Amino acid sequence: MKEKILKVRYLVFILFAVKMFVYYIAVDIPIFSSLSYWVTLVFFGLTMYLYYYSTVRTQRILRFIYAIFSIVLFIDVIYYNYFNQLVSVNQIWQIKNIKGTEDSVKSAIPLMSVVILADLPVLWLIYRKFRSRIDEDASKRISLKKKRWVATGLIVSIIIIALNPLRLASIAKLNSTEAVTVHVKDAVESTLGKVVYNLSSLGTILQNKDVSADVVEEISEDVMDETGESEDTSDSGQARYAGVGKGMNLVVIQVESMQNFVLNTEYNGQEVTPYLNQLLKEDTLYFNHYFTNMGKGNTSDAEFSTQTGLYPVIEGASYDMYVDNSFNALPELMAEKGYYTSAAIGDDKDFYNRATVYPRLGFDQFYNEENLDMDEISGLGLSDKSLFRQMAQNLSQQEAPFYSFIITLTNHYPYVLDAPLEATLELKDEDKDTLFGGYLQTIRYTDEAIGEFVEALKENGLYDNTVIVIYGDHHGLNCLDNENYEKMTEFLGYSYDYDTMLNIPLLIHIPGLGEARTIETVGGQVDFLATMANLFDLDLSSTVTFGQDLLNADEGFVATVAYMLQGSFIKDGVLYEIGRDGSFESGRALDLNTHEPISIDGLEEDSQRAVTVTEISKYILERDLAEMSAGELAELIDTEMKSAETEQE
Ligand code: GP9
Ligand code: MN
Repeated sequence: MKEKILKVRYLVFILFAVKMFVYYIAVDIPIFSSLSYWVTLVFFGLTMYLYYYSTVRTQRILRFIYAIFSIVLFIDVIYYNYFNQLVSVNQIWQIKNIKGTEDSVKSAIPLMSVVILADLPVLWLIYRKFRSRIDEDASKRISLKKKRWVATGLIVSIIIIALNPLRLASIAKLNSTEAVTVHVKDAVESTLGKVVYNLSSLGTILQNKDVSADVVEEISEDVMDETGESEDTSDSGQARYAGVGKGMNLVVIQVESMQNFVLNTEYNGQEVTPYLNQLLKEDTLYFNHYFTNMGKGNTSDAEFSTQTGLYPVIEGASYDMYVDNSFNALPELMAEKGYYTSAAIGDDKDFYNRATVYPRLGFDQFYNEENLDMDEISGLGLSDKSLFRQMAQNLSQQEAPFYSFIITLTNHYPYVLDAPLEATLELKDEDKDTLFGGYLQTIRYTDEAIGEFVEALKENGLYDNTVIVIYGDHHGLNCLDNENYEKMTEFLGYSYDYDTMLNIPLLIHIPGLGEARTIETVGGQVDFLATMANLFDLDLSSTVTFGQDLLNADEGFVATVAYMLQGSFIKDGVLYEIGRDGSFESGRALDLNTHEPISIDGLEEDSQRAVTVTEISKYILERDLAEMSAGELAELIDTEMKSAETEQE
């Protein structure tokens, strides 16, 4: 019997080793080149040792912890498969927002995640069979003292790795990938961390992230240059397109899941977006290197960044986290110019907290499920065609000038058009019943809906005096999904990667402009506010923004918040993704034009820049400072850096 117990112990250990092996493969951490896997095994071995000599009560607690740990790993794998990130405590609290993504999650449950839970029933059977023997056998043959040493050693080392008080690079690396400590660290950070964060100076935060003071200084100079200074950014001294929208209405359409690749392309002999392609030919400024910089809040973060010019955060949806903050967001700035403002989405008004957030951003009116006629439903809510029909009508009755922000919904995962909506794009047989095929069909539907909307504006006389801006909130086809990857790679003719996935279009259509231009400068949603400020002559003198006016920018740069970890960015010609362990060296770069991998040499400063802007943005949000002037922000950065220097001495 005793031997059997011994064998069973090996079996338990092997099961764990296999489980962790699968886990590390599933979350893309190379087990042989990183210590994480082995450290996790050592942790487990020590815990088994403790388990064996523990009291029945402690054993019960350890079993419970193990079950929870396994469930966390399970969620990790599913989450990683969809978001390229491990799950954090904050996200667990945001389950209420999962409506939009639940199908996405379901479809993402990969086989591997099931393997992660497979050892639990086996362990349960083993426990049932040997329970009485083990209980007896755990006859406490080692001294209480020894046991305490091992236990204390184990707990202390987990905490030390998780918190890394000496900030050793090797531990930081281990820490960001090791399965136990990554979650301990997250749990500590999202509870205690908030307190510590709020007590730290910006300088200390940036120093802890190993950002060099020079990079920070440059950014503070840039902030001074950009905010509200668009008048003298062009060569001639006069900003291009300055004030061309002045007095005109503004309609901004945020299109659900619209990626840039759908424009100007043919599928199976048909244009995917015939209407938008037409629009591109006349009076339109088209940004073909525009990217999403959303954080954890998906659609809502795309909205947030667009309206505020700030970077969202990865910890949660800004619409939840910073709902009590003050902003000088686009609606408010337009209102200062005498505009009447409204937002519209054919969904529940409280989804993403919109009913609370919109008035705070300055929207006078909010059209949603309650005051729209929900006469045609598809997927998550009102069909785009019906929404646009109603909005064309509503706008014709609104006081002018107006700013209207319309968010579409039909082109949402899982890309199915519910009757009576009709698909007009003919799919190839092999693409029927695939996400790729469905996506092209629903984007075609939305393209038609936008077309009908613009026609309606022409009919009701609003068109000539309305600037129409169209952009995508985020990707629709996740490149981490095998089928998407294969279909898209075949369709594009090059490897489908983040450079294409995160690329969303931005179209600024100005009737009477007399010009159609494609602008190649890299930009992100964070640049939207400054760009509109130039067009509509808005006053940004008390608005912090991390974006720039893309119509006058010489160089483009956007840091990404979700999918690629902090320190990743896109600039003209290049996408850089920082390593999964957070180190610059293990990162990779892609050429935006050839889509081929290129050397990361010379990109480190930009990576630090990405860390700095997203970190300063978070700091502004955490402390509710978004209503500062550029000068005040630059001064704040300066003093905070200096105080961190003196703290260090
Ligand atoms: C819900 C919609 C969906 O109103 O905006 O959001 P998503 O799932 O794309 O974040
Ligand atoms: Mn969305």
